[in-house]
Amino acid sequence: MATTELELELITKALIKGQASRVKTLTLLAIENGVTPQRIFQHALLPGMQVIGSQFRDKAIYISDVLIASRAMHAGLHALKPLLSQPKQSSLGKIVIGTVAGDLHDIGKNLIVMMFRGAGFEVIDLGIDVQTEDFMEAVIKHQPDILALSAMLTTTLPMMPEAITELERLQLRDSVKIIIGGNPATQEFAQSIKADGYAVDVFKAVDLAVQFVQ
Ligand code: B12
Repeated sequence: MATTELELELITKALIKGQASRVKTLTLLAIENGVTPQRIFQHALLPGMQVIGSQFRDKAIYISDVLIASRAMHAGLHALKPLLSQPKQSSLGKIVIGTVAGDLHDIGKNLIVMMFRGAGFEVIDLGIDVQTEDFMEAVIKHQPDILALSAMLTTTLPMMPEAITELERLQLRDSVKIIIGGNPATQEFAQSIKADGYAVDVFKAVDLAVQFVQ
């Protein structure tokens, strides 16, 4: 096996075992050896999280194991952060982002934040479990070009149309583009709630955001 592939596999294995500091060390080592952050994310960290996701779905592991693996994932992402979010000279535009109310998942959202920043956007990250009124307040306060909503649970998906309805009620809908994403979201769902865009992953999310400010 080629050295790089072996390095990536070791990161994946450490993530699955929930070894946060090992994931961090191995990620930093891979960066030092010239492996691109995109490759580390796509071929080491993400596959690890996918294994955890299916093991959890198959009831082979507990929620506590998922949480431990999530910490390891964050440790890897943290090591990639300086490379993914090097600020550009001038801002491409402003984005307000958050995970909707009732939803605590933030790994995907945090990654999107890093990539948006790396692409040159100013990002206001409202965090997780963000109530609709807090999204509205942020739109009024920061006047972003884009409002990005993340949801990972089928049960929290309805918070997205709620935010859009509220923007309409406040006559703010035309002032901001809305991008949605997360596990249960789809292109069809985005269209049905009249969001401006949907992206399946971080790379498509950046393309979409850039498209909206050009
Ligand atoms: C990690 C994890 C957790 C962790 C979260 C830790 C954290 N800090 O985020 C913890 C342990 C807390 C957790 C809890 C729960 N979880 Co959970 N979790 C996961 C898991 C395994 C991985 C998610 C992840 O981080 N993936 C890696 C990242 C990089 O990918 P991502 O999040 O999908 O993000 C990408 C895209 O979706 C997209 N994206 C994401 N957001 C956005 C936003 C925008 C604007 C755009 C454009 C794109 C975009 O881009 C990202 C990068 O490419 C998934 C399974 C899975 N494979 O998805 C289950 C999963 C999401 N959880 C699930 C469930 C059921 C739960 C619980 C209800 C379990 C329980 N019984 O308590 C709780 C709910 C807690 C709550 N109220 O939120 C289900 C959801 C099922 C559903 N459709 O509703 C899943 C799918 C597992 C399963 N197969 O059953 N979970």
